[in-house]
Amino acid sequence: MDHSQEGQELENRREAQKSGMSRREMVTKLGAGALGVAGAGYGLTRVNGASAGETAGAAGATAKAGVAEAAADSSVADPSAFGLPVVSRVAGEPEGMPGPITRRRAASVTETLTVKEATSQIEAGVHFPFMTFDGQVPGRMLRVRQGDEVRLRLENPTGNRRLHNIDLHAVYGPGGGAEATNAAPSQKNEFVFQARYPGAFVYHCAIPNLDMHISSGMFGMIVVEPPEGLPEVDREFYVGQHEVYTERETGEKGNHQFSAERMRREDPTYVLLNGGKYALTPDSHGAMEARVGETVRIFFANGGPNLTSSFHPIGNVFSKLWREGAVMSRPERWVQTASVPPGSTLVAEMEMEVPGPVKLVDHALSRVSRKGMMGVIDVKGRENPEVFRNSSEATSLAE
Ligand SMILES: [Cu+2]
Repeated sequence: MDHSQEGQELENRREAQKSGMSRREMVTKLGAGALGVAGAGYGLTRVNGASAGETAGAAGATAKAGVAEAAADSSVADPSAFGLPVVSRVAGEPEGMPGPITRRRAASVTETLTVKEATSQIEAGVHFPFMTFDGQVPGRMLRVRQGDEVRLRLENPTGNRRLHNIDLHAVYGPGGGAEATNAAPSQKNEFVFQARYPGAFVYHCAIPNLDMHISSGMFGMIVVEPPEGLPEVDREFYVGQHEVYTERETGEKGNHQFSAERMRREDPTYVLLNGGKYALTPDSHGAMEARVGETVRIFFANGGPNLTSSFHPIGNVFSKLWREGAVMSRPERWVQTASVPPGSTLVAEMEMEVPGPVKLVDHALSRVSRKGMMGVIDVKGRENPEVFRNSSEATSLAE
């Protein structure tokens, strides 16, 4: 067993204990190794050439050596060193969500979300072990109608290392479904809920280390449409902000391990839109695209786990805004910057009056210029000089 596996088993054990699993359940779900029985586990692994179990007194020192070695490992720029599949992209496709609900009646629907643990790049050369719903950040948007009976299934495939579950803020019931969906690697679990109230809601993993799981990518949005649906628009985008806490500095190349210490201080290395630095811009996976004259709806989720977003469209304004995704409220009009707390959402419309980029940012701007939090909507179409025109080039004041 290598170090990462060993640390993982310890953590799974802690998570399982905190999530209230019995000893029998733990053995069933995680194997005997999870409890350190049959000699598997902690004390007997060779660390830096010595067995940690050789003397009791050596255990503490060896554990420290193990931490040092893990840190040294993280300087190796080989992303496969995390022991997870390496994928080229976790950034969710901002138009890759279901369209508006057209059904006139409530229905029974089944939604399956699959947890994927995988290493990907936050920016070029910066590798991070993500945990995701369906391989994307934010997790796949679920879209149902008020009154629907939803069978929500969570799959945790073989090859993943951690326990996971899902808490949906659209659910009346214990933990929003968390305990009901606890799933160890190689397991699936499910529950049924009725979507009683409309709105746009965050969902997230809620295993006891939930801040770590969310900051590793495990959050997304479920939209419960009212029976009459949402106002008609020309185009919709779905994006999500969250923070990543690592043991290295922002932009430092190499493998970035999660840092519990920085998370405790709420001092993120990165603040991201769709899981990558400037992921939805021409410099990375490409900008979103819209046309002059269109009304565009933004579904925005703030996974957090800790920071409130001051969400703002540079070069535009939210012409209608439903704070916290409360779509049954009267929309606020002409809002420049909206506070979106962690674990909440925003639904807003923008009018695309002129061509050019609209930048979606957190107006706590150090998160934009230093930590990666920006996406771009590239608006194409005819100039509209009545609304905006460049009337001169820059010239010298002396002229
Ligand atoms: Cu999880």
